[in-house]
Amino acid sequence: MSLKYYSLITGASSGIGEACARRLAARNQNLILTARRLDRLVALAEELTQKYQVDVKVVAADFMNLADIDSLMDGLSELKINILINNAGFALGKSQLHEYDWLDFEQMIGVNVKAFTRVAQLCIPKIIETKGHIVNISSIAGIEAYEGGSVYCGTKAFVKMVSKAMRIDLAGTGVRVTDVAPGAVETEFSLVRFKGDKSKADVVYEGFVPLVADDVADVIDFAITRPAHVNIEYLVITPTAQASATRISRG
Ligand code: 8X3
Repeated sequence: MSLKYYSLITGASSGIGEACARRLAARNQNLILTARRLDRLVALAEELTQKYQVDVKVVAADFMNLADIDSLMDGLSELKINILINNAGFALGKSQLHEYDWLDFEQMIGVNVKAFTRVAQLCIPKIIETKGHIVNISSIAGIEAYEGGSVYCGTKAFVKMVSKAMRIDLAGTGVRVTDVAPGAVETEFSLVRFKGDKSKADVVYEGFVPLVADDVADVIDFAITRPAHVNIEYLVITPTAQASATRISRG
């Protein structure tokens, strides 16, 4: 099975996407990795190909540009895809809605909402063909709004709701749909949110043990490796110290 099927992972150059690439390659899944940063994808592909002898294709795509997604999927028309990790997404900025930079909203909506939906729409026919598995990455922010989170929280609530709708639309096709909602995971997430301000990013993870990307990939791997008749629909994953989006016990 593993030799002719591919897993498509968006946002694969770092964080949860990269960790999923490592987990899936270790199970001999061939991969299609996409993100903006081609150099990182190429390095990851070389490493995983050598280590696991899997076929890894890399495609640079800017998900703010929906035409990039259309050409990505055009280029994959000959490949069978049995897993989609619809992971690309980010938060940009954290401030009150009326003070937010509008362009930050545009980018979050562009990637977390529009690109997320377009990738799913173009990929689903291929996943139906293989009776495969779709994993959507939402967030604890999709169930609990928090100060300064407005549109980011909204985009993740969108992912949660569309994921549920996908599950309903695909019932009877044999396709599984899993929505994974992580809490605090120490990745580039906060560095991106705070636009490279490392001191602000570091504060987010201070005084407790946050998740690392592989903790989330591990759970995704679990969901994917259940028998075909078992669908894990929704999982909230937080550090033990985190009991809600804002309630984090810091030592
Ligand atoms: C990432 C988690 O709580 O920082 O989506 O928004 S949070």
